[in-house]
Amino acid sequence: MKASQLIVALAAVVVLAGLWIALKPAPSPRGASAGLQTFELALGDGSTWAPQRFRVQQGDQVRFEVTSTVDDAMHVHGYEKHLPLPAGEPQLLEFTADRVGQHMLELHGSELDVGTLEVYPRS
Ligand SMILES: [Cu+2]
Repeated sequence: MKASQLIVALAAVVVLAGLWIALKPAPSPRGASAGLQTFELALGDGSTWAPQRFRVQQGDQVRFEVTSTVDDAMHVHGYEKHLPLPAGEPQLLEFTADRVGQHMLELHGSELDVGTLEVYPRS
């Protein structure tokens, strides 16, 4: 093997090691018990809401505390949960995140993309 080939091979190893470190998912605590994940959302007229990612682990209890300034309804796709949102009244939606995957949250009145509930497998 020529010196130049060796350098290329070493460079490839360094790049791959760097990628592995950079892209490695954060380890989740083993055997961590399911917990309660609470998310507070303030929606409606005048809010500068941008779609959020709500990350939980399978089996977690998920609680959304939602207030909208206008009458609306929030839909959690995949779980088929519908939360009526009378204007100005805080509402609670709580359920167990038993379905792994990405689930869109949407306001059906204003068609606002609230974000995505990301349910990860418990390792
Ligand atoms: Cu929907």
